[in-house]
Amino acid sequence: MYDTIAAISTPKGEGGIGIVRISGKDAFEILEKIFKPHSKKKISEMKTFTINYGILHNNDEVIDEVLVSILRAPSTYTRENMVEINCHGGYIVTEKVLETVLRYGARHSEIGEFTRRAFLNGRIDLTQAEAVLDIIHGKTEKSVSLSLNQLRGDLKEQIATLKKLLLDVAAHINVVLDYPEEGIEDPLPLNLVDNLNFVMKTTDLLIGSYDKGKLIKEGLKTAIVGKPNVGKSSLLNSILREDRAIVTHIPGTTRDIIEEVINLNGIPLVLIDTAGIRKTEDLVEHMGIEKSKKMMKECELLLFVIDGSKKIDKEDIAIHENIKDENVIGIINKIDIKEKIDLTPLSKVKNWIEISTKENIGIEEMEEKIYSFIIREDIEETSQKLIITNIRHKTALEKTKDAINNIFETINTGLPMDLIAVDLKEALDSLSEVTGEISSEDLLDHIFKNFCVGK
Ligand SMILES: Nc1nc2c(ncn2[C@@H]2O[C@H](COP(=O)(O)OP(=O)(O)OP(=O)(O)O)[C@@H](O)[C@H]2O)c(=O)[nH]1
Ligand SMILES: [Mg+2]
Repeated sequence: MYDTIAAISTPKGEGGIGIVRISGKDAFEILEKIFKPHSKKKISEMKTFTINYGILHNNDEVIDEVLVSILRAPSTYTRENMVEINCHGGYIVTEKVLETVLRYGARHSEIGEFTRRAFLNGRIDLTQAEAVLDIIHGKTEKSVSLSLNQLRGDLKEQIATLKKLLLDVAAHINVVLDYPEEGIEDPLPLNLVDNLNFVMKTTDLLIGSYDKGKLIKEGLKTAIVGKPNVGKSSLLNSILREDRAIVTHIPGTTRDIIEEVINLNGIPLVLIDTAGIRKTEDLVEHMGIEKSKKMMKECELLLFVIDGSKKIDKEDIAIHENIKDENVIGIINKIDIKEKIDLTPLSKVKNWIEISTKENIGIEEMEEKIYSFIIREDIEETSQKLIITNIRHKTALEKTKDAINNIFETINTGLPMDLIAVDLKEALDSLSEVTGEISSEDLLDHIFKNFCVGK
């Protein structure tokens, strides 16, 4: 049993309604003291999952006219008794409602404490708690739909299946180790080897799904680079379909980094417009160029823009030399005043797209090409299967995989059986880390600090 916590669960600001949430053993006692229901019922007479109209007060002072939801343990978000007070939205009223609740004995909750209780009280596992956070922070429908699968318990169930298979193996090993006199020859019968193979294959698939999961969840940091005046800012504006960045005919217009997120068929693309790179004496422009170069290193995708109305020059070639890896798409802009240009000096770039931001030619085709470039395979097809999106899960599953690998090695080289027992425990423990059956306070603090108050 934990103490009673309360917080405002709706965003700060003016709105139609604000919600103050209470959870814990004294939730109803506190409510009894500050709520006068229109029905004149006692709180204890109110049924669970009912909404009750009345006045919230502090002795003689009326705080607000409210609707109160009564949620009785254990079928609640935290598995504790809970109360949700729907009051008028707005800074003052919601704050006053909360203040009153705190005055009568609740403690202000910490960030993410409601969800933390849901976890500690065993209603959800850690993967589901993390899914709640991902849903709140979700940038696209696709990423939210992955998180919803996780919240539903898909990953939790998968891990439970794997653990069950490993426990069968462990049971057998224990018998062999405990009763050597039985003289069990075969260290592992075939069906148990199958168990190990299945765990191996599944962890491998899950680990392999992470890159895709991360892409859907976090998107791709994409820098638009090129020499001055080629149309980088115009390109950003075209994709955003608004005049976000300043565009002029003067080379060196963009001085600072401009960052915007767009939704490219469900992938959040973090687009970064940069200062055109060239040699300059201008201090401010120089600083902008340094940032551009840094972005070229940091970003996961580069859109390298050149001016299609002019021949390639030393400045284009200098930028081209700084391109490190494969993740670059070449954009030939200004094809409305097209010149025949020879792309041979820019041989690192394998994919070229022709556009005109001025005449709005090729923009949608460009977006499609960027999408297929970053997806590389059909994401629609795989989105049905289980995809992990969390580095913590990936790291733990890698430990599982290593442990299973060790077991196979022990079997193949005829090493003593007790080694298998050690690795089996490691495999089981790392699976328990994913779901949070094994977790430290530090880890929980780390996960829940990213939540909002009142969630
Ligand atoms: N003809 C033509 N002109 C364009 C096109 N796209 C951009 N421009 C012009 O090119 C000039 C430079 O455009 P910007 O978008 O400011 O170029 P930039 O690469 O951001 O330049 P810096 O910020 O200085 O590095 C402006 O005068 C634009 O109107 C195009 O497709 N066709
Ligand atoms: Mg610019």
